[in-house]
Amino acid sequence: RKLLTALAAVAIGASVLAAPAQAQDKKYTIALIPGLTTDAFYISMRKGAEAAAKVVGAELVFQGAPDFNPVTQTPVLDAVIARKPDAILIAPTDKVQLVQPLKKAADAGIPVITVDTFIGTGKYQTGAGDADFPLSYVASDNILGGRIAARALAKAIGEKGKVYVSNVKPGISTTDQREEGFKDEMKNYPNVTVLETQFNDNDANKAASQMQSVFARNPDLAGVFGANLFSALGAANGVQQAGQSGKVRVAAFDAPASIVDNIKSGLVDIAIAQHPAEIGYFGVLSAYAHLTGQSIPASIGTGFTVMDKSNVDKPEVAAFIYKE
Ligand code: T6T
Repeated sequence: RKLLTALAAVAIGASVLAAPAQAQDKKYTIALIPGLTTDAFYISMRKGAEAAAKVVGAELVFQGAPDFNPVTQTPVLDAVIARKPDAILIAPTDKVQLVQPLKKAADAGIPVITVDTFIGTGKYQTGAGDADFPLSYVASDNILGGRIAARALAKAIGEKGKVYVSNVKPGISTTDQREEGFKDEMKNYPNVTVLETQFNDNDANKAASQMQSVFARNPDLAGVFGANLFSALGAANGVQQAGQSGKVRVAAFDAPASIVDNIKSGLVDIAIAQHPAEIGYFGVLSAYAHLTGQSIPASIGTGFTVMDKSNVDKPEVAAFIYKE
């Protein structure tokens, strides 16, 4: 009889213990809205987000626009809000233009976390301004990334000569900060001249033809910093088309397989690989933590892996090549 009583007590204990777990068994739906859908950076982010969703038993909805543009991203956001997900993770395509559309989500009671890019100043939950309402910002340190690019490019060109930044368009938090960090760091190299930035609208072909015009005007051009995947790809192609491979040096932000091929061929000197899967993973975990009553940090920083010819074949480095 004693044994039976003991077993019953254990069983009761177990069911008491199981009760809170059952209460948390609600299946949350977490939406991830990328900057654009067909970008290896966001495809890798999605994989990390899906991995985390699996761990916490949430459903991940991935819905985005075909180009990196607030005009096409806003209706996607509106459609996602109408589906009433439990949380929204988004890479806003403009610091200012996405504020009001995202406010609609917050006003509808949907927690917002921004991943990769931010709105406003990126300082959230401060009680200041009209764009501090997202709960958290999960991203690379883009100013630091720009500094790393400047140091690497300065080294590649022997710390002297003309360089320029190939960038997307003003108003994007990430690429603005990369340019800022790059230019600030280049102040440490008095013999390096930074020419006017060329904006390519996230179009690699445009970036390639801009590279050729900059080179035509500056035949002594020494280097170029491609501030995101498409800028870097275009700049590298432009260097190749101008027959300047290995002469005009290239520092690339982002690490799709094509840029890694360019590193191997000597067209690109370094690539600063972000950790997009980590951004997606911790974005989802943060959303889940918030939904289940935990407090979360207002900002989570993920790291970089700097790739060059000497290390890109090592498995621990190659692991950060973006997935397509
Ligand atoms: O560089 C990434 C991302 O960090 C940036 O915000 C936009 O461009 C990329 O998606 C690369 O194409």
